[in-house]
Amino acid sequence: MHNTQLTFEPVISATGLFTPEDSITNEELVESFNAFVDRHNAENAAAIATGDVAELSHSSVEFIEKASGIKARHVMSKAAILDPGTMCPRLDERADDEISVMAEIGVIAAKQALERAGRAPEDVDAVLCAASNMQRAYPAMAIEVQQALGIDGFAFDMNVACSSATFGIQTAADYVRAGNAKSVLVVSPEITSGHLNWRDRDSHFIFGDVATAVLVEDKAIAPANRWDILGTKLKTVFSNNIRNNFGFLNRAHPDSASAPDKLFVQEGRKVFKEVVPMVAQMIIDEAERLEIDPTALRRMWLHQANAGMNRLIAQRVLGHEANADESPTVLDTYGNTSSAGSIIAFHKHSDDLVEDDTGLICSFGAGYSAGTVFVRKVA
Ligand code: CO8
Repeated sequence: MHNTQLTFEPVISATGLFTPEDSITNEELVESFNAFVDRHNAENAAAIATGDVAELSHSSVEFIEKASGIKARHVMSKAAILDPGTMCPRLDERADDEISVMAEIGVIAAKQALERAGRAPEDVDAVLCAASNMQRAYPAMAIEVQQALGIDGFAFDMNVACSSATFGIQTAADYVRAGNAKSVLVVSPEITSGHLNWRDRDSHFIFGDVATAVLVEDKAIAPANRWDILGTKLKTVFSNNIRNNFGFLNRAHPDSASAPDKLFVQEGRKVFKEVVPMVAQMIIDEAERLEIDPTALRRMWLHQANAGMNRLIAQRVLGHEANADESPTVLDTYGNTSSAGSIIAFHKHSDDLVEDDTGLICSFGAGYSAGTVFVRKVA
């Protein structure tokens, strides 16, 4: 690309969101889970009596709401997930000449972002598919999205678990800063239902499906109504407390498909305790570097994993208990949607902000990984 412009400033021009039609309430989820537990305990009564098989316990709606703040989650395959004999999504395998399901929902979110920015696909230079699990190894989902939208440029997939979207935004911003692209789409199709263990009482309630898109562009071509990116910061610290061992090398193991460690597993309490201080400090340090008073942030669009975590992080950063206006939640209706959570919150709760309002998009999750994107409204 030939550029005569000397400085390039990345901004967020628009966002897009795809929400699956179907949603599962806690009541529906717990009813199905408890039916599975009853069936398991009845079928294994003798082995449970001798101590050879562990008796399973019921889940509870009250626990889920109190521990996480989640009341419902959208999913791509409701009936199969709720069927006590199946308890995982059943998405028909598609032919190679059909668009894949991740790309399909990514394209829907991307089209909305492009429309909101008044941007034609021909003007986009790159597509990043940033999500916590890809449905195949290659060709990249990002290239499929690029092709479906008719974008001339380059595209690739990247996975940083729950922080994929903020890592994608910084990557896109860096392409813009370097003059290598003027318009970059970051799509995060999160079909988390495929890697959640719906039979695990400790985590069966956590995740939901969704797709988001963020259009990162050079200020020179961006719409008047946009968000200036004041600064981005990424951090990773290795931890085994959130893990998923599914991978290509597992094919050597005959039980890989059903082994619980080949799905999402976590030490939720440890994650909670270790990640809250790490992220709060990271936000405060980055605000200081950018000469932003963290207590004066107009709004924080935090990663949507747990209402209690967000309450604590927001309190440490703002210096007081945040209200729903300062730290909006989408956990109640979407659950944890991995990397898409903070982007859904931003997408749904940012139109009311006015010129010069400063806010923070922040993600955190497996790795550990965390990302901050400080933004300022331009209207
Ligand atoms: N119903 C009733 N009781 C239950 C249930 C249930 N469903 N589950 C557990 N209990 C019981 C336990 O048995 C325990 O009982 P006891 O005290 O008698 O032993 C009691 O409730 C308390 O259990 P916990 O200590 O586990 O409960 P917590 O209060 O810690 O809440 C949470 C559990 C909600 C998981 C909480 O710890 C949490 O949210 N932690 C943070 C999690 C987090 O942020 N994780 C990040 C994951 S996101 C990411 O990066 C992964 C990317 C991949 C995404 C795609 C995945 C599909």
